[in-house]
Amino acid sequence: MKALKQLPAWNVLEQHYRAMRRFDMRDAFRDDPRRFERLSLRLGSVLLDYSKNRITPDTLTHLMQLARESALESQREAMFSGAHINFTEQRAVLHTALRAPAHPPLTVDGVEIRQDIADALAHMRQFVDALHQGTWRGHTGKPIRHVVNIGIGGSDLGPAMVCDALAQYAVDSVRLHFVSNLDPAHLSATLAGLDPETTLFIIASKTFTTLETLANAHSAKAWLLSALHDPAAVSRHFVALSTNTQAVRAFGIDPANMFIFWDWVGGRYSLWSAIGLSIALALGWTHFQALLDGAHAMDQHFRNAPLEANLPVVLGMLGIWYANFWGTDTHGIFPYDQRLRLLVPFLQQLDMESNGKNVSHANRRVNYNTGPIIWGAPGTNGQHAFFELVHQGTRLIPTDFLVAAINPTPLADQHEWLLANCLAQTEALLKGKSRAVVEAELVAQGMPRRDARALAPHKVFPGNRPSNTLLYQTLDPHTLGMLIALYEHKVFVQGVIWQINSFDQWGVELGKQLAPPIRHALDPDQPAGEHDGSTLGLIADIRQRRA
Ligand code: G6Q
Repeated sequence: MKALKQLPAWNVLEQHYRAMRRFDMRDAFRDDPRRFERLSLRLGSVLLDYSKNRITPDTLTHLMQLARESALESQREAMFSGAHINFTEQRAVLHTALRAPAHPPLTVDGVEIRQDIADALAHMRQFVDALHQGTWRGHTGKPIRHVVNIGIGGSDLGPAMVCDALAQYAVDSVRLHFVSNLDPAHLSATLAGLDPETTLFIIASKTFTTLETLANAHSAKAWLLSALHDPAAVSRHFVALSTNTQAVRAFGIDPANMFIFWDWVGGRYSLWSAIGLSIALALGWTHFQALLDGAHAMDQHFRNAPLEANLPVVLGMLGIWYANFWGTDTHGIFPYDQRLRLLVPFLQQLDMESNGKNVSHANRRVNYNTGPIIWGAPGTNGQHAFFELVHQGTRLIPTDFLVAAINPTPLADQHEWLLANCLAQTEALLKGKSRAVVEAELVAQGMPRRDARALAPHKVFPGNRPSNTLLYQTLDPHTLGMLIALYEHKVFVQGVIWQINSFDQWGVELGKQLAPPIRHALDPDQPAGEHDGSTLGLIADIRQRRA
């Protein structure tokens, strides 16, 4: 494979970009009344409108040519069929298998995995049913009412987001809580008001070596035992989600109460595995299954649809167009759906931990930008906070707006206004407002022309700013599964184009290595050790404050 910038389509796109610099979407909509139909795609209840982008049909042709020259189609097949595409860790990447039907068989590294997946799901389901039906009880015989998921990163963000987004589907009998932060404030605040006799802890950790999770797990165990005074209570109040049986046993959890998954499930892609136990407990098995089915529908589409008609491919290639040709650094995500308030933190991990890389599969530093900075917040809150910069700032910011056509909890006409605001923002970004119009408005309001002329530039909206809109019927488990898988595959597409490994995360290691000696140095009886001047200064200051 040639380096990205040596692919013929890259050169074509560079020339095309030069021709497109003055492109104005407003003209394109005027010249082509069918632009919306041409530049939108549907899958199930999801509509992707990408017509409000700085693109022509030629742009798409060139982008898809780049995708083909990057071997996207064969890479996609390599992922689905279990090749070791995580090439720095020599692992398959098979979160898609977790949500696929049990047939046909799929062999990974000589092992047929479909049956293992079915067995793991059956184990989870058995537990969920037992807990909901009250046959799994706490040590003192009381039914479990509160479940605390202790995990961090990929073992927290996905399940926490899904449980929050689909809260309206939650069963009545148990309430889910999520604790991730090492800061004792997180666990303490969660445990306040919980009754040890009716609380179950899920220790969610693929490796079962993560500092934060083990620290919180030990504190939770101490909290439980200080109330129940019997080590045997642990077996009724702690279960583990992990790949590391030995460490689970060492912590004191019976491996019979451990729900397994495998090294081919990446942390940030793991909500579909045993890591989703909290989701199934919160929503019930049927809804968890619907989430998996929605993701599988998106997988099928991604695997089989032609590139031009493929939602994740189109979203991914649009991101390439902006990041690599227009030089954008960030990508805004604006769900006009309060239930998706945790989507942005989830996508920040999914996208930035996957594609925040600078070395290609040729083991060389890349000479182009890779993953963008993902940011955003739910609408309409963002409109009253940072949208100024999106409309009038100096930077070009590609954006995704997500909104449901139907809200299951309508209050008066609030959902109509929410929808109207979502559409109004993308329209405003597109249309803008010219100086002449602003000036005329000010004069019509009675402002002297001279003053109007001075004020007008401040009130101009340049417009011609891009957005994608993802419109769905309503946020049910199936739709959410589709949306999450859509973004997973978009990230995959971009990783292939950038020739990086989207499935490792070495960038989180250095801080982990440096923390233990600093932890040591905070002890006033120990030498401060070898650190830079700033770190030494901070250590000294902390020691002094605590002396
Ligand atoms: C995700 C990352 C990371 C991981 C956490 C928790 O892709 O690998 O966020 O999920 O560090 O790891 P454990 O599940 O092993 O505790």
